Amino acid sequence: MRLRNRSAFYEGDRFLGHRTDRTPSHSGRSEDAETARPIQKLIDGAKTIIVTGHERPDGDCIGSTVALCAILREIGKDARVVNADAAPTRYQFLSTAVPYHVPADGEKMVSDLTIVLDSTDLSRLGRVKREQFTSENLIDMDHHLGNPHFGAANWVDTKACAAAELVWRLASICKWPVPMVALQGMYAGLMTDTGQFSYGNTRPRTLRMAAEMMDRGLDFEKLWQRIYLNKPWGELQLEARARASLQAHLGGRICSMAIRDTDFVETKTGPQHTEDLASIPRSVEGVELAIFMYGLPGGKRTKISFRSTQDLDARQLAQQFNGGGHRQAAGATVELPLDEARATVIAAAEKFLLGATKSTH
Ligand SMILES: [Mn+2]
Repeated sequence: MRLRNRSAFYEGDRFLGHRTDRTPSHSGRSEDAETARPIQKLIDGAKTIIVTGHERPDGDCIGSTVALCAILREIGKDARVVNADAAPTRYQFLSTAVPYHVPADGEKMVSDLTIVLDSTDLSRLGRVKREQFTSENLIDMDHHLGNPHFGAANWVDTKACAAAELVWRLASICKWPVPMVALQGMYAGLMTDTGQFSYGNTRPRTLRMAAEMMDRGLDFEKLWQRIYLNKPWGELQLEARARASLQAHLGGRICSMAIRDTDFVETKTGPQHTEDLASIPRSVEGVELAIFMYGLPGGKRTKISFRSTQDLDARQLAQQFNGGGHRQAAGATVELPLDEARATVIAAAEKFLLGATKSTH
């Protein structure tokens, strides 16, 4: 074994792990080993493993599940990814690299072990229910606030920028080989959940991981192009409609944007094409809280996402609508048509913002 660069061990081309001991900001190593142990034990004892994540998967969900699945297959496990929904087109170069299965309602999924990534709780799996998994044990690996540790083994780190980070740290601790598609998946998870390494959840450790992936030969520019420069025409038409719907509230401190379920139909798009849109209302000068919402198919329910600046806890607001998430990015689904939902949510947001402002003075 030799030291090839300052942050990792290799044996030949085989990545063996981080030299986390020499960098203070990366000091979680001994703690990681302890957290990883019961997870590794369950994985060691399983032959068939299902890796799953939340419905309407985003870049981190696809990236982390595909990466972990590819790594598990590399170490000889019969692993596959299961998700309530297909991967959005821009992530299909990842999902097609491993067995990726969208189960029918009620379909039994047979495995020795199930690993749930990037999901606050099991309701995030959408129409895929616990009873459908035949495995006795679940492993819970997540970075969302409020995760109740629902697994037989749990790795919940709300300081991790992405679920993909936890997969990387697990692979490092377990000294598992990381194939290229897993590197691509993990990098995609880091890049998308940190807003291309710009949100506050981007930490020195995040950039060290990304640097490590570049060291290993990851073509990060090609990956970025595949994910961000690969939009179908309909997605830009949808974006134009979304921008046309922008409204300011509370003297510009709140900005909202809304897409109708019929907008999806008319632009031949779907909710999977909205991942980048939530950042639009937040980009407006003076906005403290950005609200993006869209009508779900059928027009009776509305998906809401909140984006806040540093000092406002968007998750608290999302919880008023039985939602959850992070401080700066949270969401909920409400059982109201779009127009009613918009009025209700904006009224609550105005009240919330005024209350939050008062309490800090
Ligand atoms: Mn995530």
